[in-house]
Amino acid sequence: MVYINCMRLIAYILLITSLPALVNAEQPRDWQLGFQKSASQSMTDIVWFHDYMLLPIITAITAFVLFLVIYACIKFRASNNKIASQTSHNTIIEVIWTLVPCFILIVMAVPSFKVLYSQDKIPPADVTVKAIGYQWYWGYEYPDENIIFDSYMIEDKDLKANQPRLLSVDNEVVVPVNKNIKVLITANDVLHAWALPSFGVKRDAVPGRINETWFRADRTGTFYGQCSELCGIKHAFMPITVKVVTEEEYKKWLIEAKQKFAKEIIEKDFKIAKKIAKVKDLK
Ligand SMILES: [Cu+2]
Repeated sequence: MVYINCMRLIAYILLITSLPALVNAEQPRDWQLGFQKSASQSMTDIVWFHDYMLLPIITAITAFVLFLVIYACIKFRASNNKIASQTSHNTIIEVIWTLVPCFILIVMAVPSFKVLYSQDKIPPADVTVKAIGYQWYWGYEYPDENIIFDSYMIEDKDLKANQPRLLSVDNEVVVPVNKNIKVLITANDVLHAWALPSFGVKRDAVPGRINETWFRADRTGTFYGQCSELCGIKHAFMPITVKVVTEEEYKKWLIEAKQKFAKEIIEKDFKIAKKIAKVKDLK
């Protein structure tokens, strides 16, 4: 009977812990535990590091410390130790409790740096997207394609059936699958942060400065993120939606987008820049 109950308990724990993985999609879910399902190598590495490196180490340390606390409470309780022990130093134990944590940190640091550097080193980009944070929406530019548009959250009353609340936007960023996407991130007014959990991407958007990051989506779909730097009263209402499509679909979208979101002022900008340069030369 005890055996059956034990097996039931184990099955229940397995079900509960595997549920998040089953229901995870490209957006957060109710009662979700752990990360969203990864859609890039970067995020796969992060999830691996968390699930198979950090979590086991944290669990082992927590269990060990709990054991020590319970053991000390029972063994050295007042009723059993009328005269308190005067022991205050033990060289071997002190050396061990200094060296073991150092060793654990070194073991964690090696894969951690590997993941960090793989994110930091930006490979040659196939597509470049510039994300600009505004209070409170995102503006996007495809500098190589002369495309510029704003991306606003869709209000609750305007949501369509399959659009998630607080995450859907009117104009999504569209990128091709299995291509290196470089994202230039900046802001116009205050600090924002461009974050997309499924790609393992999060970078601060700082006014007057351009940060860079990259991702390579390994499957198609619609992926959701949010501004991740407290930026004002509507911080929670400037979501990020990235649609990953096939190469053909991307080319089709580019043709449409170049008309719909054409950046017209570029010629004028050049003329003004030339004039400014001339005035400066005269001086
Ligand atoms: Cu923001």
